[in-house]
Amino acid sequence: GNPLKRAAGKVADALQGDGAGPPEGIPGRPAPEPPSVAEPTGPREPLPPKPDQSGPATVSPTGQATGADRARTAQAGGRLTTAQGTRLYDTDHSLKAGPRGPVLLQDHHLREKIMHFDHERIPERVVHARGAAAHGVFRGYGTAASVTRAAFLAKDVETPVFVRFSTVLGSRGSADTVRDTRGFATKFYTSEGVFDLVGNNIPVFFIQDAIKFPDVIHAGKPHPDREIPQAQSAHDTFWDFVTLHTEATHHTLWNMSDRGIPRSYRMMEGFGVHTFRLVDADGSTTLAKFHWKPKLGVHSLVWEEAQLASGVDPDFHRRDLADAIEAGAYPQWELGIQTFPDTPEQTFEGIDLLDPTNLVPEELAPVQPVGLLTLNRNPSNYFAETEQVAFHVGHLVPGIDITDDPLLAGRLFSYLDTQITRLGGPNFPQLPINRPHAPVNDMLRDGMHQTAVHRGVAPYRPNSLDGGCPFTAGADAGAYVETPVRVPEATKVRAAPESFDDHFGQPRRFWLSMSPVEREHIIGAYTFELGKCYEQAVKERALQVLANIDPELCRGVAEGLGLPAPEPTVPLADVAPSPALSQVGRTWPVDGRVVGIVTGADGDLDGVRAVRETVLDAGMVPLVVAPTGGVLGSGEDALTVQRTYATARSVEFDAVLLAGAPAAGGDAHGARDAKGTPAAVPGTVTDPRVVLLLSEAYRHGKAIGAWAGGETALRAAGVPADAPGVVLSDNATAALRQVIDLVSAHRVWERFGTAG
Ligand code: HDE
Repeated sequence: GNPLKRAAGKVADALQGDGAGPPEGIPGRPAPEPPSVAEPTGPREPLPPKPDQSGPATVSPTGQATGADRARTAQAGGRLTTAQGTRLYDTDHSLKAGPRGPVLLQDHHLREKIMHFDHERIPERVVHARGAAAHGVFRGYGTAASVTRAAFLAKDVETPVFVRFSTVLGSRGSADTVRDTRGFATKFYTSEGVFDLVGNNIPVFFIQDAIKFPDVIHAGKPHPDREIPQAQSAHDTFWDFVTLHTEATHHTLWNMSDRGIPRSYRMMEGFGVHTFRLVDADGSTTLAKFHWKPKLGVHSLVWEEAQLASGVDPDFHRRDLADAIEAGAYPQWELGIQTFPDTPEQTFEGIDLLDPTNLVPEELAPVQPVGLLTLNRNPSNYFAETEQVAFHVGHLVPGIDITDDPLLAGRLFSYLDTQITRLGGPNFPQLPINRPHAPVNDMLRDGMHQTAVHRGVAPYRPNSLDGGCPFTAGADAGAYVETPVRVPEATKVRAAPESFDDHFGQPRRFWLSMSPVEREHIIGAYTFELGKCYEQAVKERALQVLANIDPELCRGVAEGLGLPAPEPTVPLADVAPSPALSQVGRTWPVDGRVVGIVTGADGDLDGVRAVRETVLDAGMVPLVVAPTGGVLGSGEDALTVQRTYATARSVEFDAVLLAGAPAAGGDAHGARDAKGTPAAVPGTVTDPRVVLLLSEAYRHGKAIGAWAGGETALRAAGVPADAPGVVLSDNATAALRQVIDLVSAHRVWERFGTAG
């Protein structure tokens, strides 16, 4: 059968909420019969070890595996034990002097259980605290072989990976869909050691020098007095900073664009941001920027959707990623590189490649695909994997080297440093998720949480006592050898080069590259964010920044704020647009897109069934929405309800279809009333929840289809039947086909007032 169809079917099953039969012992339902024996079930088999947990062991200098089996033994045996492996007969009652008497201090199980619980939390990441991750595989195309010797990029080499996506500003428990930059960090467990590509979904950064990182983050995080607002840039300190540091203008503009509110982690680009230096087998060097290109295209939420999702489903992105992978709809990205000659100036077409607030338009330097990433396995344990994974820009492999980007320099210190606090000592590379899959033979010893049992007496080099081991390797034996880059003679200064001074040219290029609807969204975003600020001076300074990008942008925001639009203080940059930056105007695969099929209790079930099948055939996910949970119809043809009017919300769907009334007496055109108007489905039309769902889907530019009388509900929701992207048909599957075409463009852009 069609694997996508199977995948989408599994998503539908996984998403099935209200209609599902109750699992055993669910709260509020009759509990299963109490067991007649003390041990109600047989001991369960220990969980099988995960492939990555049984990954290569830390190897001692004598070549013996050490300490690597701990992960595997964490859940061995079928019976509950203490941490010391002693079996327990009861874990529900403290040891007491009589059932109503005082709890005894001698209850060592109670003390162990509570003690461990008390220490379950570790500090969250100082930035990028909220994230979701997945395992996968990366396959090299071999196309990068002319510029880098990195083994994992060679043709058909497969490398296991772990990817963590994140928001930047919010705490661990914050909502997924806030306006923010997204992290896109990939750990490649290559045969030459770990390579981490720690990127973002925005190709430029706020600042040009890492020494300002604490400042920009202090400004973006909640105010220190009341600790509000959470996971937001819409507040005075953020805007104070980014308007005083105009180098932040470009990144801020990306944040205020649709890129700040992705539809899904699966539909985001990723960027290494800095320029890296690639080294080939002969030692020749090329400068390069890394790009991740999603197979599903780059798509975003609209702002109202993002806000609604924060409340309706704060785990929107996390759930989307896990559901897709569970269903077998594996998200994929191509890794690409833009390459530039490694000249002493380190510029390309006048663009300073060491300035991380710059991007190089793809029209000037095309992104060349070098490999394919497929995410195909969800983590088994959030804490052990997603929380404890430790990325570091300094985890490099032969063939990939750094440049003198001053933002990168600070990062090379920061990541290792922060992980000492977060993961409680220097031995976090031994955690299963962080372990290289290449053999490790280091001379690092002891420290908190040391789990390797190293052998030998001479962890120093050279030595004569451990047989001189371990030995070093040359570049020919796979060692990482730094590129001998010439450092020009210079005087120590705390200063930036003049070439870092243009803060408005690149933002102007971004603005000019946007379609009208994207510009409208940007103006809306600035107006919202600045409208949340209290300081007049901050708003006025922000308008000045916008005036220096573009007068139309500035006027739009000024009008929304009720303030005068200032004149630019710099000449407007003469830059050509880069069409590749716009998200609008192309069509994309619809894999995994969600179609809500809304029906009344007495709707056209044959139509619903047919539509559901066609949605599955297209590799999309159908969710049947009905007034109550349970099943519709009976017998073999019964349809499971996945969402009720109470649990469905528009944000979950990429398109909505409204079922009409069932066909009467074989009339393919559905039932009609006395006047010949298609009959409305009782209940659907007037239910305020359906009305809300439809009006939101309409406002958010989603395709809406209705068949055989379903349109009467559209009328009630104020959706004009002749509006763009509203499909009416007598035939259910015909309506659906048109809807699928509309979804491939992501949204019905014409609905936003400005043409797309
Ligand atoms: Fe990070 N960043 N960063 N960053 N960053 C961290 O490392 C830092 C920057 C990025 O999923 C921290 O382990 C400095 C740019 C991602 O675990 C910390 C500077 C880019 C993640 C840190 C930057 C990133 C982090 C916090 C300015 C895109 C999440 C916890 C020079 C290219 C990784 C941790 C994950 C996390 C420092 C700027 C991406 C504090 C000093 C630019 C995706 O070390």
